[in-house]
Amino acid sequence: MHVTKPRRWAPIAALVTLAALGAACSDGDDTRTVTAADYSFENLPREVDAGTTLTLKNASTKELHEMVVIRIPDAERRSVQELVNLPESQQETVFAPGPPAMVLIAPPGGGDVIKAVGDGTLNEKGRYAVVCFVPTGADPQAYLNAPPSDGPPNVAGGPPHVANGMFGEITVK
Ligand SMILES: [Cu+2]
Repeated sequence: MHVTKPRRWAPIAALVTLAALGAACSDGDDTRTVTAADYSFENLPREVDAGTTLTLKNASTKELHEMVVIRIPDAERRSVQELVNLPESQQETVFAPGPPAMVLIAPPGGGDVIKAVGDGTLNEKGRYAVVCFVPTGADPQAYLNAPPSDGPPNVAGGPPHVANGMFGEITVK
């Protein structure tokens, strides 16, 4: 599978370091835990009610994982599998402009979740793509420590985890 890392996520990288400094969270009653594995999202609900909060648990002992959740435009009918395999230029037109609904980052070994974008709550109804863009084999601490920049953290690694099949879809009702 050929997947490129869309440049449109660039602003996220600058937020990651800030979030890492002050990450703290409390989970309410409507929280669903998604498990990140090498390389898939497990326990990802197919549907949730608006107002549901997602959190991320990393089952890996070596890979950092993130859960980038992106609202899919209502007129778009293709599956997330089709969308993540589109050429980069077409992905940019499909996914609505603006930041993702959330970006949660979970270090390997069960560390605390970092809420880089959003608070984990999905309030807007519709379909969402769920994707991990962390480079395969990247050093977790190097990724988290990367200085703010206009682009994704510039750390060594292979293709983004989405290229290994780490993506999914969730519908908010
Ligand atoms: Cu991942």
